[in-house]
Amino acid sequence: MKITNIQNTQIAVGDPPLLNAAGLHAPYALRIIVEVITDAGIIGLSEIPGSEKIYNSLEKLKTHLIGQDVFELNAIKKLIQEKFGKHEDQRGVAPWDQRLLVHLFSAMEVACLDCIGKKLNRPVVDLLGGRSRDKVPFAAYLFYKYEGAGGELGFGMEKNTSGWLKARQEEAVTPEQIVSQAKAMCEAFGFQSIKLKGGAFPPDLECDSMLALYEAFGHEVPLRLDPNAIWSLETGIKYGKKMEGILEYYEDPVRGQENMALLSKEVDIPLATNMCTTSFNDIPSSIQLGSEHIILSDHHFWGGLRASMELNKICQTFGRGFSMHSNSHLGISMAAMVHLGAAVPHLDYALDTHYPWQVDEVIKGGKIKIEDGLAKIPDGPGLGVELDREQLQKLHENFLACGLKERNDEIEMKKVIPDWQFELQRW
Ligand code: GKR
Ligand code: MG
Repeated sequence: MKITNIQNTQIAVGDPPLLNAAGLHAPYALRIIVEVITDAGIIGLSEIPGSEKIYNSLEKLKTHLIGQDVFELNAIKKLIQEKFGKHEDQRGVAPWDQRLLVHLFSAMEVACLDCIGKKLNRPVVDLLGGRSRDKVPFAAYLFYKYEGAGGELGFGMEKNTSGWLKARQEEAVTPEQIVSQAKAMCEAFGFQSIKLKGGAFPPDLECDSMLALYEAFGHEVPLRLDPNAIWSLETGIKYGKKMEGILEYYEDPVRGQENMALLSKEVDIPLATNMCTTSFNDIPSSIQLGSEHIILSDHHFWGGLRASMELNKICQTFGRGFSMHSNSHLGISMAAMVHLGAAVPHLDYALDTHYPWQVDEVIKGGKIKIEDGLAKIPDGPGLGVELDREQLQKLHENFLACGLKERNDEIEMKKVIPDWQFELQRW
């Protein structure tokens, strides 16, 4: 089944003003929807984080990939490596990954697997070795937020709503507000685990929020805090000690494998990462140092679904837990995450997802449901989702109108606090 064309569409998806160590979410999160068109009349889909750099590279890649067989994933990967392997490929210091190659691998691999699944009339999970579970657990992902430059709270929603819709429109700064955000989100989606995005406010406040969540939810709902590596080792140890016994895991409290390994010797909480061990090249030093207990994969950043399956095996071999990281995303990424989450044999932790924060959707039939904290593998061959072309057009127009070219949370934050600057270590 040969590729005859590739259609890359840049879209801008409404996003509330969520805070993190790098600043503030802009009113729109950028994504790219990739359609791989084949001579069998089958179209495969994928979704990846958007930026001008990634979009331009995808466009350049087109001519090289036309004529390739979607079953020849190794050849496609080699070709991408040859064409873009010399590109300076750094993860960067932001909470999210900025490497080009992994995004390209992931974009093409997921869309090709979607084509293959549609051709064979099998879901993508079957192409990954079949299901290890039918439903995939996700965690509530809480954020601090306030009305600011990142657009209206509850962007794109009707006012005067209740429940989770209302919580999305409210400020969340104090521990009490974080607890009510958690309650609304858990009630709406039945999440059984809770993660708070930290690194936004002084550690005292964030630690108090975790204590308040523990008080409200007790031990049955595992809790996680993720300051995105903005705390010093001393701070990470000090607050880690206060949260011993209440956290399921402590995600990237400090920057780099060495600091994570040092912290791990002092604090009795499992450590998780999507910042210090982020590629296969990082695995040997991770194992040598013992920098984390749990690796958070992300098929957009590890180079696809099959690469994430390989990582899963490595985690199992070396006694590491495995779960998944997320960024603001829509239903095509969600479907891919669910297929992967259903396939991985080794999974002890609910996956992250920003999905409840996004109101927009690009697949037919509305958003993939999360019930009792679980998402079912979408029905149908391939990823099991279909593109809603009207929505795609609308979100593309958002992109053209909004003027954003890449994610930059610092710029958004400066609109609220002009002298605010990203710092590698703030507290
Ligand atoms: O969306 O603000 C955010 C998060 O901070 C995201 O960018 C991170 O990549 O969710 C992520 C994480 O777990 O570090
Ligand atoms: Mg993280």
